[in-house]
Amino acid sequence: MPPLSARLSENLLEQEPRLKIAVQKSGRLTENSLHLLETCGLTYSRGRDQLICYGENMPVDVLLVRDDDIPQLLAEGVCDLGIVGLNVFLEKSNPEDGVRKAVDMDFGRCRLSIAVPRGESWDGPVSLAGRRIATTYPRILSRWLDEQGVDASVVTLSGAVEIAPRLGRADVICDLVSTGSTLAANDLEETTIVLESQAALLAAPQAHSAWAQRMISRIEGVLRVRGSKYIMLHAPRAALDEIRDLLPGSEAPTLMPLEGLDDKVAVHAVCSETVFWETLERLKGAGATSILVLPVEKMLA
Ligand code: PRT
Ligand code: ZN
Repeated sequence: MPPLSARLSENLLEQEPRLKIAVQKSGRLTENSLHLLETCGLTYSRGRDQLICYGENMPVDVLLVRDDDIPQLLAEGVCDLGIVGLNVFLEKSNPEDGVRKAVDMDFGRCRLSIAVPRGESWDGPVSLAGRRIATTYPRILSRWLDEQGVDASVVTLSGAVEIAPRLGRADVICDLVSTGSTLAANDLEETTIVLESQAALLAAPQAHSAWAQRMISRIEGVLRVRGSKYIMLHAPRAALDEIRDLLPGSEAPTLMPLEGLDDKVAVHAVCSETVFWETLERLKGAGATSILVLPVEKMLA
């Protein structure tokens, strides 16, 4: 039974069905996913079973599940949105299910790579011909081998792929890598990348409700803001073109007159790229003064 606050919000806020968002219960994506939803304005209380977070201020609930189950939950219509690695999305979903990637996230980066025992020669994907490759991603790997025109045998494991060559179960592996320390600890060398991955927001085919659209656009807004800064400066009119060119990733800066200063204007711009100290030094070199860089809290395009 949801807590009183959740039941009240269900009754008071909306009569439409509640939006269900599937998030990894306990793993690498959990903290970032829940934090992202909180930044989108969602407050929730956790159910006693720890499987559902009941939204208190929106008709939105979060289901905490294993990441591998998320594409299927969306395909079956149990959940409307979900956050998983692109690797899981491509491995576990079927195109005919209609589940689509709605947004690329800025966390969970890793790569699915081929790794061979240290010291083994490597002449590109052709070196895999006739070999046994251990992986937990047989679909992605098989598709890639087809694209490369390489005939190899895929050994599907459910985990501990990195020890498969030592156990004699496979010759090489295809596994997720981020720092590479697991490969190094197992005397394996990364040779080629099969897939670059990061977390993604998935949307079920039925995710058309106003709240689904609202959450997608809020998530897009949060991600845009994270990489954005608001720059304010005073610029000599004569240097405006040069200064405008120096502002990173800004489309149309706002120009405002400065009281009592005819040869200068105030320039305000939202910059969508990182603003480095070097950029500020170049702006100063071009004649800009009173340069301020501020974080952007919210943005709705
Ligand atoms: O229980 P559940 O099934 O939900 O979790 P899980 O164990 O399947 O997933 P989890 O939490 O390990 O990873 C979730 C997602 O995080 C993955 O699907 C990827 O999209 C992403 N991710 C990012 C990673 C890594 N980085 C990563 N490093 N997933 C796994 N790893 C593994 C890697 O394979 C290696 O064994 O972590 C180990 C350490 O990596 P190195 O290279 O830093 O040593
Ligand atoms: Zn998993």
